[in-house]
Amino acid sequence: MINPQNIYDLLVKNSIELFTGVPDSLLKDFCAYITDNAPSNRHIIAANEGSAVAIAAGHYLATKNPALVYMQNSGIGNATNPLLSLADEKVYKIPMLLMVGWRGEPNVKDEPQHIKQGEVTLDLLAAMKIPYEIIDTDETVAVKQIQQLTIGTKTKGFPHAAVIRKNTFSPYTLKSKRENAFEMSREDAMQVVVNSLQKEDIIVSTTGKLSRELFEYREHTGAGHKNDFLTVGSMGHSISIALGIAPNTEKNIYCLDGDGAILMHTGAMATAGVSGLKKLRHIVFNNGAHESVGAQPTVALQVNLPQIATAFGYKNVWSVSTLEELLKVLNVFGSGSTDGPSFLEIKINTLSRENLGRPTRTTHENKDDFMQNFK
Ligand SMILES: Cc1ncc(C[n+]2csc(CCOP(=O)(O)OP(=O)(O)O)c2C)c(N)n1
Repeated sequence: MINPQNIYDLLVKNSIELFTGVPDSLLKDFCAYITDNAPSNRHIIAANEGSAVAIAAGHYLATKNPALVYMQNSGIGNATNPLLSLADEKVYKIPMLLMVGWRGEPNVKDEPQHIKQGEVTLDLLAAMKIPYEIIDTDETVAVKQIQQLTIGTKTKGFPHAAVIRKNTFSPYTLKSKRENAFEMSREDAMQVVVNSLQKEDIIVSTTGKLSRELFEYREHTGAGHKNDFLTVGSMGHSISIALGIAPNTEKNIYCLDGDGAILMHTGAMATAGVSGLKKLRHIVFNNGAHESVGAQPTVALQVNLPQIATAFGYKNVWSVSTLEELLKVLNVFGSGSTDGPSFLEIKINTLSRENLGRPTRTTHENKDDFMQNFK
């Protein structure tokens, strides 16, 4: 295994001093090390992976030094446009080192949303003509590989990639975990919301632990899963999925979202806000963190999400941070007495259960069950 500190030091020694990206569970230990140890103006957790590539480009333009861009391989999609139309050698030719967590590596057990992405990760890099190395778990070899990639991106002048397999980095526990004092956990708040719904209400839930907690709660209550669409991949797109469903049904549509997810594709909130869809209800569980992949911070508790929602045209906007306030708002929110689109921010803490499971129904079963609602 590789000690995150040694790779961090190696990069800094090679003048790679800006770190940007979107956290990933496979890169959790490396991301946590950077979060704790890089000077705060040298580490930017980006809204999405494309934004991280653009930040790295800006850094190079101003410093002549490449930056490190870290991402889960599911972020390659978000990053592709600026990689090909900004950093590529046929456009501005901008060096940077990508560090890509390889979820869904063939023959390594993983969740359905990672399978295809894992199968095509190396092909995607090859198609983009981005030289890459699969980083060895032997640290001496890994250091040489990363050194080579660093030299490569600097001399050739365009992006190179380090592909990181599961269990490559040795454990590092985030020390600067941004605890907050909000009384509810995501799971508590989600259960309160679900308890307030009518039996036929539809849920589209976001990527990460929220969907897993929802799945377990439905098992626990025996309510079944047919009203829930779990957005297991496609981070940031739950509200758009809800937007596609809502005009086709009389039922209430609840999008249960995460703060990292809405920041990733905030533009979709504008489309939702002005949609005029009265039964669309967007609830953001805001813990100011990417809790599902290691609790690295987001900026969502430093910005005013309700003001954004109001400016984007949502008709009813609330923000709550206690159970008492939540129960009060849900009385109105769920009663049908307010015309939406409606928006509710629930400020929550970053606690979650160690023993949280994964959905036991397949994605195809989830889809088939869910589509029964619209017969
Ligand atoms: C495009 C993309 N980038 C990164 C990830 C990895 N990922 C999965 S869940 C998650 C965090 C989501 O954060 P948030 O929406 O705030 O929800 P929380 O986990 O805090 O409940 C991340 C970064 C992903 N699935 N897709």
